[in-house]
Amino acid sequence: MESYSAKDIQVLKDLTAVRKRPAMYIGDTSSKGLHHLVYEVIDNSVDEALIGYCNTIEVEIHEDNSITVRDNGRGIPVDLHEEYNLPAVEVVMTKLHAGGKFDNKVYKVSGGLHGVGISVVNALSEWLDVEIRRNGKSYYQRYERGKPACSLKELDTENDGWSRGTKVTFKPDTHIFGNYEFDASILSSRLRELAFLNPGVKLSLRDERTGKERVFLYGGGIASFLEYINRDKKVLHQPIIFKDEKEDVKVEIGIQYNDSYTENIFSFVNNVKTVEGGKHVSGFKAALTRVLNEYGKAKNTLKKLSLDGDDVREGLAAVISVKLREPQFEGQTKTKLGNSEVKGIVESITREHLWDFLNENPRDADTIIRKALEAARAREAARHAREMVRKKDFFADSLPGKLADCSERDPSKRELYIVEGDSAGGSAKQARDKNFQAILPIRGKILNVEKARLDRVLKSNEIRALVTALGAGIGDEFDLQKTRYSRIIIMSDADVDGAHIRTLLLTFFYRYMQELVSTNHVYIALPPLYMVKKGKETRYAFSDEEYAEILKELNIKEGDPGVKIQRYKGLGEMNPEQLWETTMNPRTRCIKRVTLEDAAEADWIFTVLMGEEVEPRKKFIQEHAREVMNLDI
Ligand code: 0RA
Repeated sequence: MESYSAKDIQVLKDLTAVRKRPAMYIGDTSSKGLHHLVYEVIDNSVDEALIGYCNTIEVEIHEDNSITVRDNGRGIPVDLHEEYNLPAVEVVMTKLHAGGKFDNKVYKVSGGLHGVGISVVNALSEWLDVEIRRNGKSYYQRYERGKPACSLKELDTENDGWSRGTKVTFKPDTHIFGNYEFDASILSSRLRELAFLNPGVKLSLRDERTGKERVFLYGGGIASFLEYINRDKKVLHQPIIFKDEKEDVKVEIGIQYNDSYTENIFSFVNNVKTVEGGKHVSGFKAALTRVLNEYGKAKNTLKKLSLDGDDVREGLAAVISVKLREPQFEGQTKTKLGNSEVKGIVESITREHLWDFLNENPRDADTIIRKALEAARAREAARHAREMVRKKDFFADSLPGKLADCSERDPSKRELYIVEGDSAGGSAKQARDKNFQAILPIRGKILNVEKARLDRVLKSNEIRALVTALGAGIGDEFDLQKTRYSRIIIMSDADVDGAHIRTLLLTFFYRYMQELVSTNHVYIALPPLYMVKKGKETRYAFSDEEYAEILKELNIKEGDPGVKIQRYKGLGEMNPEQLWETTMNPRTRCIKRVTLEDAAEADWIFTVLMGEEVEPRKKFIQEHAREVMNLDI
């Protein structure tokens, strides 16, 4: 440590800033931030793939919650960096936003959360090993909490089939991330997405903890993505796929209608999912509405009618991927594209290509126009229904009979528990604090909102009870100010059915009361899975791991005398005191706030679930029940 130069100190200071305020660089230090570290490294590898130097990216989760990302790109440069007098790799790893001279990345992502630089991953790791194969040589360096633990070493070359690229293994620092662990299903979704967006690049995930391996490789790109979205649905025509470039903005779009009534537009900017949409999406929507109207008019299928945006997007599945140099990300979660020039570019590209497709494929064109026409007619019925919502005569002025309301008058203090099933509803009624907690039992599966239009959604008793209880309208008429509760808490069983109903409700809120979610009024209650009683001491476990820990802590085993263990299969198995203690008492309960992203994720999961066939849906829920349950963990 004797002869540090001023430059070295600068470098260290930079990464200290990252460790001091990690959320500024990766969003948060929960599970989301943790997974973000992996995305950051993978993004670097994908950048190599984008410019044609890499076609394989392997990710591995290790037993100790460390992660390896290995690619066959060019390998991080190792030659001396003049300004810092250090090997370039060390600059990349220890200097915030290193790039500068050798930052020849084509589509740098500014703003948003990606593209903060691999040095951020290094700063937030207990240790990080980098191995580089470049020019027939092999190099290695280790860092600890962002600082080099040794200087860059040349290793003996190995003939192991990996001749070129970068391998980064890092262990996220528990001082920063606590005990959050990597979730293979979360990483899988992102790798799958990247595989769709970067056709021909093979991305794989191996989970050492379970021995499972998954490989994602799609030759079809956007077309494969579309096929995946529509895989359990009945599609109405061949996919419409086009790709073009204007003013340095690359646009790739896939469109295919299915026989459902909902729209599913998935949009990306430089491979980052834009959950909140933005200018690329508005350009696309404008073009779609305009072209379909123009085509319908030209062929005289529309007569005097005109189609509006909602009509032409009913049953629409679309993927929009744009790539540009300096994206501006806006919005609550920084997932909304703000560059206004992009709207016109996407709009004109979509107009040209869609117009051509319709003229070259008149049968498909006819199917699409007729689908939109049918939507326009149904829109009348829906408008009628909305009208009734506004007039309030549809939802009788009285509150639903099933609702057990609370006495508090101030909405900011009132809570609504939505409870699955009448019997659990009964327990919750006994358990609650009547002053501020209301209970609304929801029976069975509420209407499948994916398939239904608003007019039909409003015919569902369960949904009407929910809308009336909340008192703030629905859809376009939703008015947050009128909401009768400040916390809406979804309480369902910790099993597959419970996960399903939770996903349904979240999807419903996401689609019809989005503001309720974006302003953080929706929560998920997490009832415990086990009760462990030893003498006078009662403990609750919310996961199998926690259960094992408690047994260890209390130094007991299942079946020990004087030990009572209960495994809760449903809410109904808890007595009111237990339910109050674990799930309802604000001082001791475990509830989770739902973010807009969580709800969007539920919507996405739901989209994949839906379709006429029940089997794939069941299978999916079984595979993903944990994921759905652990939203936001
Ligand atoms: C800086 C410059 C170049 C490549 C990379 C970094 C790079 C970083 C990572 C991280 C994971 N895999 C990576 N692959 C490459 C440009 C290299 C050149 O010009 O030769």
